Amino acid sequence: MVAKSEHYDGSDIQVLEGLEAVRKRPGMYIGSTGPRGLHHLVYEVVDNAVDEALAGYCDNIDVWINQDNSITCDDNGRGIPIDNHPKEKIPTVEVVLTILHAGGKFGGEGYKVSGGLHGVGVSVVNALSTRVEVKVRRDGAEYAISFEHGKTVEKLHKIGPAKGTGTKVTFWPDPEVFKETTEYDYTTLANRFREMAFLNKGLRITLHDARDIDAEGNPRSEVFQANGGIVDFVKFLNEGKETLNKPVYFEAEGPDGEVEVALQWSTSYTTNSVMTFANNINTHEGGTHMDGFKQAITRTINEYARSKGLLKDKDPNLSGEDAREGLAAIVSVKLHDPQFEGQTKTKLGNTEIRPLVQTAVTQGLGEYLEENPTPAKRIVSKATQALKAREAARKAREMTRRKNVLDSFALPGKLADCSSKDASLSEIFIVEGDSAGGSAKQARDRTYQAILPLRGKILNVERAGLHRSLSSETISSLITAIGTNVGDDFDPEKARYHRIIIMTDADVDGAHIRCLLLTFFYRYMPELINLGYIYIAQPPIFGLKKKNSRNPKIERYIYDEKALSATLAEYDDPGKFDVQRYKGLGEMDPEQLWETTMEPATRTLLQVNIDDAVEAERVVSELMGDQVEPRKEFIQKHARDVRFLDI
Ligand code: 28F
Repeated sequence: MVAKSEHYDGSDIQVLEGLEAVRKRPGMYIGSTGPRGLHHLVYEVVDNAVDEALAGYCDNIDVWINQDNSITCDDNGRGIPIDNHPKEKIPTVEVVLTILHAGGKFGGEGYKVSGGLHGVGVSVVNALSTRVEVKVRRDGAEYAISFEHGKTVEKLHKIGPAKGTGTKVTFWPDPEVFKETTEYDYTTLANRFREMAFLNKGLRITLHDARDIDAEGNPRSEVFQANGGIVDFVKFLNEGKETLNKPVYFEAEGPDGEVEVALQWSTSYTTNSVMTFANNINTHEGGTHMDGFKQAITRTINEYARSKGLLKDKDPNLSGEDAREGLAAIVSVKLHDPQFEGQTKTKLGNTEIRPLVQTAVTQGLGEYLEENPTPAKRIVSKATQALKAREAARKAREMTRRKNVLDSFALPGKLADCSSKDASLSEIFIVEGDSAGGSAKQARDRTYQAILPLRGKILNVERAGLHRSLSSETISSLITAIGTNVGDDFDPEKARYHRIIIMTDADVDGAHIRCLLLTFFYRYMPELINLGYIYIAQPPIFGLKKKNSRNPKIERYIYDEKALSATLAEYDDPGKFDVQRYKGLGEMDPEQLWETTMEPATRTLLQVNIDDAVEAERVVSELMGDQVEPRKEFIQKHARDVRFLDI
């Protein structure tokens, strides 16, 4: 047993104060103490190993989800230094693990993965874990040091010889901090590691799950490695789609940083499969690199089209939407001092990076189009078709607008609006059909609750493209009611409600409508998802009431199948109860619908978030796109997870 340090000197006080700050307000450091914050701990540790790869010293990282939901991460880098830190007089590894923001490995020359919510340092992981064990392999020996609640409990000591070098960190998230759950989600981690592998060409990351053992006793494991880097990433995004060109790749370097771009068009209609990263962080909210990229794409395609006579002088310019229809692209920038802004700190603010990206894309794409006239013509004709569809849709809208010129900006007839004009207090329920619409209109509190009944299935925008979608009355009424418009005219400030609640029936049709609506929001209003405006209502699926009782009142409402059996077991004489299955919202009377699903005090709403844009992109394309094969594979792969219990 290694002696505990009795005396407290300067660095001890600093350690205690830092850790105290983290434990008091963990949300400040990891965003939340829910599942996202829990997974953030893993990203903090792995980011340090990836930094070591960025610096050129590590090419292999193993991550274990252990049986007890602790996490072990092991890299083959140089190993955190163990010499005494000049200022703190304790081993550098102890400084990195216990002093806030001490992980700043590289001052000027290198790129740290971190920034924004990222890069708070592994000391935050330490503060929010009941225990952390670190093993360092360096100079032919292996050393160990361990911590509890962020405090050193076992000083650094040699445990024996070591082959190779590297750092291994195991941590146990503190259930006192992560009260909601300390259970890791395999897919969440797998998706992030897949992304990291794409963004760091050649780096191998292997994820092992000791909780999932196969018949031969082997733990589930998956290797993520992309020798083609972001070209592989674009191929992954376009898997199963008909593509118009081989992926185009180019890179550039400037005094402020580096940029890498890969892009590939397909026949699909999506225009938001452009993913941007800064120092490996997914900049969901875009920023200066995205702006430079978009402008360069639009200008380059227009210039090329005109130079080849594919766009006549009298033709209007292709819009950004036209040029990006069907485009999947990765824009990855690395910069020394990233400035992250926006709602979720995932918008890049550095203005100096914009011209670097703009020039690189103009040059890179321009050369590609000149040197590859056949795919170039396909790409341009895709864009000109989009332009024509847009023109046609505009004319169609003009026609309808002229027809009822008075209410051209009126809200859709089906909308039962709320009286409040304060969007932050207002909510809109999107319901299926007029019967549900009817009871929702009676049930609601009309001061702040609006109802928009949809007539049956909505168009699958994944296959229809923006302009054909706009000609669908349901879609255009949805857009008008929400008020933000779409595409280049989208403005979240114009949202008329800050809660947009999808309230469809708890049956297969309802699930399909919900999927179509989520596809619509993901494709045309993703920022509303990032802002947390999109919700899914949770109506009850069963009602329990006493057999032939005079009182028709429901004893208990049940919201999912699992809870049914548990509740029936609780009422030890189910024979005395009738179980009523609600097939549609219309079957509940307004009071029941209000009390169970719409009243803020008693309802449960699921907030929709794009936790992993890559995953969302793939699922939406695979499930809703026009390629049958990937959908069949997806359904076969996930069929066991889907349970529509149809009594
Ligand atoms: C499983 C998680 O954390 N790997 C890490 C290194 C390597 C160095 C380092 C880390 C130097 C002065 C701070 C080694 N040799 N995996 C990891 N690998 N940190 S974290 O240095 C820490 C900085 O203060 C390292 C030479 N330079 C840097």
